[in-house]
Parts: sequence; structure tokens; C-alpha cells
Amino acid sequence: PRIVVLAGGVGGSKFVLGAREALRRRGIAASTDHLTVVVNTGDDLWLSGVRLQPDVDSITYALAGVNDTARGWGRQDDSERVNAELQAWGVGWPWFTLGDLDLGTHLARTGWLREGATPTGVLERMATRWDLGARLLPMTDAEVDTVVTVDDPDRGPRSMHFQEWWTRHRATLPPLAFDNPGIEAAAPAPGVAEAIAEADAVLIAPSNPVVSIGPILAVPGIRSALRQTSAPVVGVSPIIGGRVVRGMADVCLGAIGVETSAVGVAGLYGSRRDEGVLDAWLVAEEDVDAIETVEAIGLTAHARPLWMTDPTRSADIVEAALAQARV
Ligand code: GDP
Ligand code: FO1
Ligand code: CA
Repeated sequence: PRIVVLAGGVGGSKFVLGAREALRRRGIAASTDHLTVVVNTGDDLWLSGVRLQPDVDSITYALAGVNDTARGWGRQDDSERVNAELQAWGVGWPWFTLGDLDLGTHLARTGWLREGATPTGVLERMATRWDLGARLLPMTDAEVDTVVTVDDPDRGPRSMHFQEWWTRHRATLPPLAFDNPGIEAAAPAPGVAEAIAEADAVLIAPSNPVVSIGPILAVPGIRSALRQTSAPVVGVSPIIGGRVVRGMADVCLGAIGVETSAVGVAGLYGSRRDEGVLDAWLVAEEDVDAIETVEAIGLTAHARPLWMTDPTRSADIVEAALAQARV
């Protein structure tokens, strides 16, 4: 089957590992031909002269088996010698650590971008280093970094890069809005709309609905491709029992007036029957009560264990999503 997954970083990579495993279970070794991952690039930023792509790197490192699973970002067994030197120069952000091995990625990427490669081309090149078992595509080649407008109790409303809000302030400054300047004019990266159009199933990973899936859906050509594809679009709830499991997605949802619940996020994505992008929605077994409400907004819904504690369990979740898509 041809599967397309829309994904952010940590939740996204756990789900993608599950998708690769689910294909292996079906005896599909060359999963690169069957699994396309459209990755959020709203987290991206320029820092210390290099281009960072946190969600892209999280997924690449996870598929390569070289990610730091405890921290959730960067490379395992990394060191911070260069970071200390950058701090001594007063370069970058003192609250944002760039590991030595991770910096190798950023330097390679930045060099290729400077030589004229597109983000799609850079990712294609990076993917050749490892046997990833998935084709990774950035959502767009345009730079549409997420900007958060906060209501700063000391300084009033002001804007900052999402990464400053998330890592420096740990999402404690009340957010008023999330924007991706320029995204209205951004085109899907080459291959994204085609992959969605030709898919047998499109899966929306249990990722942050506002700052991971939100930017992907905000690329106009991606939303229209999702609305038009003949493939079922199945989402997996990132909320279990009214909680975000990990991270601060609840703060993001609150800012856009969406309840932190399986129902709230289903409503945010919406049904393709109306103006939305989903046909079906997988909720956690803890949220079995949500099924009725989810079905009332025009979605097929099932309850399953949704804890992605290891690739085997993530693969079970992917299987359940594929079953919803009849794939
Ligand atoms: P980020 O880009 O690193 O923030 O990661 P994502 O946006 O891909 O995913 C973060 C979201 O994943 C969190 O807000 C959680 O709601 C969700 N999440 C993390 N672990 C699990 C899990 O085991 N099960 C489910 N259903 N959701 C999870
Ligand atoms: N998150 C942190 O909380 N602190 C950091 O110092 C940090 C560094 C970092 C470097 C490269 C990278 O790709 C990601 C990094 N992250 C760090 C994670 C990242 O800021 C966010 O968790 C994600 O962008 C949210 O999806
Ligand atoms: Ca992210």
C-alpha cells in the first residue's frame, strides 16, 4: 500500500517508526516505496549561522536509530564542545543547545542550501546516508517559521520565534496567536501533493495539532490535496484521557480556543464531509466516550490503546488506522 503520514517531531517519529514496522509485518522490505512522510517545517530556524530543522531531524535520526530517545531531540551520545565555544563567543541562544554531532547535520544542510539546493533536495541527500525505510518530504520548500504572539505580563503583547517561546519560556508566556508568515503563498514541496493524490491511505500522526500538524494543513495546496484525494484520511488522537502525554500542546490548543480532548482535536481538523480534512479518527481506549460525539461531526471513530511506548505498539496503532482506511 502507498501510505502518506503527516508528522511533527517526537510524536511523529514514534508513529513513523510504527508505520515502517507495520509494513515490515506485511512483508514489505522496500518500505521507502510505500511510506512517504510529510514533515512539519514550522519549527525551523536560523541560529548561529546555520539552518535548523528540528522535526525533520527528529524523524531522520529516529528512523536511522541515532536519536536521543531520553531527551527527544538531537543525537544520542552527543557532546557539547562546540556549543560551549559558541556560548563563549556570545553566539546563538544561551538556553538552546546545539550538540556537536547535530551541528554536523546543520553545517551540511546549510552548506547545501548555500550552494542552491532546496530543502527537499537537502533532505533527499541526507536520507541517502541511512536506510530510513521511508521517503521524507518537507511540507514546503518555503521558509515559514512559526511566530508566537504572547501576552507578556511585563512587556505587553509581542512576537517571538516559536523555539524561543517553547524552549526558553517553556510555553509559560500566554500565547495569543501562532502564525507562519508567508504560508498563504507557500507551495507544497515537490512530490507532496502527488503523494497525497496517489496514496491508498493518508494518516495524520498523533503530533501537536497546533504547531506540528497546524502548519502542514496551513500550506494551501496540502489542504486542498487532502480534501480531493480518493484515499481515506485517518487521524490518530494525540490526546489521551484529556492529557497531551508529553510536552505543552495543551497550552497551544488553549490559545486557539480548542479543548484539550480527543473531541476537541477532531473538531479542529474537521470532517471532509464539511470543510475539514478527516474521514476517520482513532481515539484512545481511555476516551471511548468520545466516539459518539466524534461520529456526530461526521467521522468514523474507533477506540484503541494509543500509547506509543515502543515500535511494536506504534505499529499496532498504525494497523488500526490502516484498518479504518480499509488498507
Ligand atoms: P514535537 O514536534 O517534538 O513536539 O512532536 P509532535 O508534534 O510530533 O508530537 C507531540 C505530541 O505527541 C504531544 O503533544 C502528544 O500529544 C503526542 N504524543 C506523544 N507521545 C504520545 C503517545 O504515546 N501516544 C499518543 N497518542 N500521543 C502521543
Ligand atoms: N529543545 C529544548 O528544550 N532545549 C534545547 O536546547 C533544544 C535544542 C535543540 C537543538 C536542535 C534541535 O533540532 C532541537 C532542539 N530542541 C531543544 C528541541 C526543539 O526545540 C523542540 O522540542 C521542537 O522543535 C518542538 O517540536
Ligand atoms: Ca514540532
